[in-house]
Formats: sequence, C-alpha cells, structure tokens
Amino acid sequence: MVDLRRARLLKDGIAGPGPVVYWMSRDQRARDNWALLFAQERALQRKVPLVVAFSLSPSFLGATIRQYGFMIEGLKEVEEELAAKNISFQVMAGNPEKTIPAMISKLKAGLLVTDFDPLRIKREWKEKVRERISVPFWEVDAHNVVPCWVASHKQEFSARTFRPKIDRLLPEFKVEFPVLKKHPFSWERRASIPWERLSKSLRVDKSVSEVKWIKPGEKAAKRALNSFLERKLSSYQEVRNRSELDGQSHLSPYLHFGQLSAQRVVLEAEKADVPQVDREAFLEELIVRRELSDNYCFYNLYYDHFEGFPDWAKKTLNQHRSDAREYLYELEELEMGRTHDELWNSAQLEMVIRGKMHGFMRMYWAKKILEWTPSPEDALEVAIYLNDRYELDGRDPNGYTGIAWSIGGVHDRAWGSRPIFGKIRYMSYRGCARKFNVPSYIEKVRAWL
Ligand code: FAD
Ligand code: FO1
Repeated sequence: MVDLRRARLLKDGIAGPGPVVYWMSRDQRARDNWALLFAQERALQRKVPLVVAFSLSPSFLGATIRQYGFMIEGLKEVEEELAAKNISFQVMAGNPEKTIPAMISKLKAGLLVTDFDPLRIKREWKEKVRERISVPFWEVDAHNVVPCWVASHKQEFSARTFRPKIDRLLPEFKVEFPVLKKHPFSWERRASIPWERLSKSLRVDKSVSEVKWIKPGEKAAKRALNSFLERKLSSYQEVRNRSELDGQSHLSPYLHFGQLSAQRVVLEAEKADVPQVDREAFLEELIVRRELSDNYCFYNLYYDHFEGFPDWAKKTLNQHRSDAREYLYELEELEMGRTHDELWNSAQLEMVIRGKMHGFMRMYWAKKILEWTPSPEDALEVAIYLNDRYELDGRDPNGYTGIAWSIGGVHDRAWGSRPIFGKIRYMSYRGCARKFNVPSYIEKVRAWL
C-alpha cells in the first residue's frame, strides 16, 4: 500500500464510472513511481482500467530541443513499459490546462492523480485543471523520499535546520517499492503514439544541440546508477569537488525528468560496499540538499526572485548596489564564454557543449555573474536564463535554489563584507585553485571545443 501521507487531495468530487487517470508530468517512469502505484491501487479497488496521460507542452520554461529530445526518448520507454503492464499510455500535444480536462470528460474518468512539483508553472497548471474537472483530484509526491509537505510545514532556514527533520522521518519513508502489477482491466487498445507528429507540435529553439554522451530513459538511468555505485561512489567525498575529475554521478538529468527515482538511488546506495564517509556525503546531497530545494520552491513563492532572498541578504545587497563593478558583461559575452576569466569561460562552455556543468563550478559560475552584471536582479535573470537554456537538468527546483544560494545567500550564512557581495559568500579564482587543478579543468573543456 502507498503511504497515504504521500498523497494530498487537491479537490474532492463525484467519482465517475470510467478509468483512473494518472496525469504524469514530473515523474516520467513506470518503475518506482508512487503516483502510478497510488493510481493503480485506486483503479484496482474500483475494478476499472488505468490510463496514464502525458501532455506535451509546446514550450516549457525556455527548454530547447536538447531537453525535449532527452525527455521524449524517455517517454518512448515509458510507453513500452506500460504496454507490458496492460496500462494505456496517452501522450497529447498541447497545454495540460486544456488537454487534461478534455481527456477527463472524454473518458468519463473516475478520478485523477498527478505527481507533485513545487514549480510555479505546475501550480498554475494544476489550479486550472482543478477548476475544470469535477472528479476527485489527488497529488502524490513521487519525487522526494520524505514527502515535501511531511518533511516540514514551512520554509527551512538552512540544511542544518532541515536535516534533523529528514533524519527523523527517513526510516518510515525509505522503503522498498511494491511492484507495478499487470493491470487486469483493459482500456480500449490504442494505436501506438504518433511521436513524429507530436515532435512537430513543439515550439522550441533547435539551435541548442542534443548531447550524445548521456543516453536518456529508465534503462540507461539504471545503468548509470549501477556504474556510479560500482566505480565512483567509493571516492565521492574526496573527488566530488574537483572539477577537473569526473567524480559526480551524472544522475541529475534522469532525476530531473523523473526517469529515475531518487528513492531507488538511496536504496541502492545504502547497499553499496563503500566507506561510510562517501555514502554519507552522497546521501547528504541526494536527500537533504535536493529535498531542501523542493522545500524552498514549495514554501517561497519568490524562489526565482530577489524578493525570495532572506532579509539579511536583501539588506546587504541593497547596501552595495552602487558599488563599482570592475567588469561588466552583456548576456552575449557571458553566453559565449568571452570574459577575462578563463576558468569561468570554461565552466560556461562546459555547460553549453555538454549540457551539464560540474557541480562545484556552478557555484563559482553564478557568483561571478553577480559580480559582473549591473544588479542582483540582472544576475538572477542571466543565471536562470543560461542555466535553463543549456543545462539538461535545468528548469528544476535544484536550479532555482542553487542560483538563489549563490546570488542571494539562501540556506547560507553571512560572511565578511566586501564590495558588490556585501555579506554574501564570495568565491575567488584562487579559492578554486586551492580546491582543484584549474589548468587541467580548462584543458579538459578545451578538448571538447
Ligand atoms: P552528484 O554530485 O552526483 O549528486 C547527486 C544528486 O544529488 C544530484 O543529481 C542532485 O539531485 C543532488 N544534488 C547534488 N548537489 C546538489 C545541490 N547543490 N542542490 C540540490 N541537489 C543536489 N541541480 C539540478 O538538478 N538542476 C539545475 O538546474 C541545477 N542548477 C544549479 C545551479 C547552481 C548555481 C548551483 C550552485 C547548483 C545547481 N544544481 C542544479 C545543483 C547541483 O549542482 C546539481 O544537482 C549536480 O551538479 C548534478 O550533477 P550530478 O547528478 O552528477 O551530482
Ligand atoms: N512536463 C510536462 O508535463 N509536459 C511537458 O511537455 C514538459 C516539458 C519539459 C521540458 C523540459 C523540462 O526540463 C521539463 C519539462 N516538463 C514537462 C516538466 C518536468 O517533467 C519537471 O516536472 C520539471 O521541470 C521539474 O520540476
């Protein structure tokens, strides 16, 4: 049984005689998916078919063909997996505010389930759908190990205040997943999904090329997880911040598109035969940092605005608004990696070429944007624009929170005051050089040009 604390009733209503519909959005996978398992439980209780619906929006927060290509390949695998379980998968071109209510009335659906996502656009989508349907509408947190609304009832100040709440609840939620059953009630057979036509419905920038170094989909995600656990986890603590090395898991694109469950990663990482210090360092990022990002976006409506920063940070940044900027760069110069700083340029080019900047570099990268643009608002806009345009894992609570941490001190503390930054933590080229081998990072990126 799915723990009922993972589900919230967004709207009560009169259940129809038809199938249960799971509107899949954030968690785009058949395996280890609490929202799908919850929907199947309801369909079995009512002895009705189970239909999974995905609404392919023509655009999404500046995503390009790079991200849509990765996502659509993953959805093709979902289609296969669900067909094998006698679960109908329907992908509709268009805005979910229209396509989902239309489907509910067409199928005379019994009940609607969707997966949790704290982003503003998702809140708006769900609000519109909620107004236009009259069947019960459930939201299930299939992304976090500890459901966001259970972990904390308010915006957390920092990882320090959040961690004890997560640690206390983790044992109850860090459970093995039930297996998705072959569904005994069939929905009418549908022709296979017209992927060509659906891709033509997209209104996306095709100038940001798809990347080849990482394969999309649930199977590739599982392979990536296994190879990380076997080959890299045992040196994670020591290597993870050394940008010239390849010590990260590269799971974030799979986690962002929900092609892999973070809870699955936790369950497997717990079994891995590696030093405790490495496991803990990894789980701190994967559980505490990641779920803290959902907490920030869920409880702070201004998660991508200056307004969302803590008072001390707004105060200090305001005090330093008119400090002289030694360097000022236009968006194009930043986007092309044409600044005076070779290290920063390499990080920018790594993101543009590979679609995934090294985690340590993202902090330095965003902080320099604060230093080289006219205001914190400009810095936020530029950082979010570039992050969401080029990162495979962009358009994610982790991104908005990571940028707010770097530029606005969210979840961080005040440091010694300095020009432009005030008390916001500063990061310098020299500081990087103490942490990792800068010349070989620059060399590594140059080799990709
Ligand atoms: P690993 O080091 O292998 O970590 C494993 C997982 O832990 C990650 O996939 C992620 O889910 C989680 N994690 C690791 N570091 C963080 C963190 N700092 N905050 C939250 N979760 C974390 N992450 C995104 O998913 N999308 C983004 O758009 C994004 N933008 C960022 C922008 C800035 C300015 C900063 C400072 C951080 C950003 N991050 C973002 C967080 C982090 O850098 C990435 O999650 C990480 O680099 C992804 O690579 P990985 O999966 O190989 O990481
Ligand atoms: N979710 C959808 O329900 N429909 C989409 O068409 C869609 C496109 C999309 C493109 C890029 C991207 O990064 C995310 C996209 N998402 C879409 C949402 C995604 O599944 C995640 O829910 C959020 O981006 C992260 O919270």
